[in-house]
Amino acid sequence: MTTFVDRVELQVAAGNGGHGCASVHREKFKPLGGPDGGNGGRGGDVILVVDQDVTTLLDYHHHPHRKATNGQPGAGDNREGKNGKDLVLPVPDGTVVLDKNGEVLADLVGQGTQFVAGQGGRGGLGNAALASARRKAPGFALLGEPGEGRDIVLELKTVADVALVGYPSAGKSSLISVLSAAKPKIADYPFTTLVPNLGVVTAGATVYTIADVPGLIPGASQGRGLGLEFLRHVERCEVLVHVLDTATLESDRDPLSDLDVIEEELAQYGGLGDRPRVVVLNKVDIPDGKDLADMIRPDLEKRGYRVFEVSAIARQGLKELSYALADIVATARAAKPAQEATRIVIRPKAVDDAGFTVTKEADGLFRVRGEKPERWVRQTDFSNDEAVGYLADRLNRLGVEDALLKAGARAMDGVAIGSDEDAVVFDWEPTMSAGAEMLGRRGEDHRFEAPRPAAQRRRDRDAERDEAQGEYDGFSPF
Ligand SMILES: Nc1nc2c(ncn2[C@@H]2O[C@H](COP(=O)(O)OP(=O)(O)OP(=O)(O)O)[C@@H](O)[C@H]2O)c(=O)[nH]1
Ligand SMILES: [Mg+2]
Repeated sequence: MTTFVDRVELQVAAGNGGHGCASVHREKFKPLGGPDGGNGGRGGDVILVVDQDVTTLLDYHHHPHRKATNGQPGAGDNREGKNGKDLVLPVPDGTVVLDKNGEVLADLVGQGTQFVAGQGGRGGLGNAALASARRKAPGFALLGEPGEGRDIVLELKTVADVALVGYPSAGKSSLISVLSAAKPKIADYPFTTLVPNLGVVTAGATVYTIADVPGLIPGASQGRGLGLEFLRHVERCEVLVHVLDTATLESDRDPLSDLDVIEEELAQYGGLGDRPRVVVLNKVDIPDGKDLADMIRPDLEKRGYRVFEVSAIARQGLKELSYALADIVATARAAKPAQEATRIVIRPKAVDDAGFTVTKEADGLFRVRGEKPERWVRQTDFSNDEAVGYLADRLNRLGVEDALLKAGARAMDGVAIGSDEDAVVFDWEPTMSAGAEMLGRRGEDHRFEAPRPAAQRRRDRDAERDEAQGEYDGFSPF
């Protein structure tokens, strides 16, 4: 028997960006050929894509760690590193992506719908791209950024128009087997169905899908029987069909109280109150069943249910039922707004104007948070003084030093950039950048220096400022 898996925990890791290369062009008789280190390639993304041919999450159950390939490092002679390959993971239609706290990240419905579960790291700029009019020979390159890694949970919620619910052995699987071409297992013991079955029904011009979920018993909401877990598959259905057994041999049961029990369990599960309901009285081929059905029918109708007497075994009343369901489905579809091709939950990032924040923490540590400063730290090779100096310049130009001063930081106070787990902590030297300014800017090689006209100086200054504020997605315009 194939196992059906409808919930898995998955660890995805996007590829790391390749490091940029620091290299100087060499040619006979041209000792200062200029920087020619290429950029690192981008790390591959991890992308979930709905694929109609995939029906379970079983594959991820067996292989829960998935990693996209890394970008290659850049090389001399301006050779760029190759980008990593995206890792495309096919998932069934109706897969919900959650983070480990249970928050929904994406709801993947419809063939081809995609969700980037892990973003590849950007490649680091090589020293050729870092060169500017004022920094002609950088002796460093930027590191590639690590790819995004995270733990996610995938949950499958069957996408069907109609769901059959009821006690074990009420005949749900039998019904789906005669209404559609589905051939589920049918047997006279409870909990024959362990996984949802899906069938396609054609009634006149309407084609709809019907799902049969494992049987429910009183206390299912407390985990009795197979529990309520399978009601997840009912959530997306437009219509609920109560399948009631009119010929049960259990003395303490009858269709009306069965209905109440199932309704109570549905209420416990929650969120299904607005679905139209239909009642099917099954097994009317059995004379006692037929009598009971006739007896309780008025009661059910008084409660507002549309009632169908059927026999799955004798194939009675099926046409009427399937056309009535088609009608309800068609009405529900018409009432629904046209479905967007992709439904992706985008979590907007809170960005304040400065692009970073400085806060003083209880232990006296100053914490800098912000997309850019954190990214710049990741891109820095701390074993290279020039690269560290470049980072200090970038932070300074963004206004981080000013903000630290304003927040009350003093020399040698601890400053952490980034969140707790991956913060870089250092002792603050506020004069650092000022001192560097006097000694000459980093990466400047005075042998390249020619007098610059005022207009050129202004352009260079503007360019450096743009560089400090600009994104490093594209490569340096210099
Ligand atoms: N006489 C009669 N027996 C039926 C009818 N429908 C189903 N049965 C029988 O009832 C038993 C249970 O049928 P299933 O279709 O497996 O019931 P189920 O609701 O899917 O049960 P679970 O999967 O255990 O929840 C089987 O022995 C069927 O043959 C019917 O219309 N008439
Ligand atoms: Mg069944």
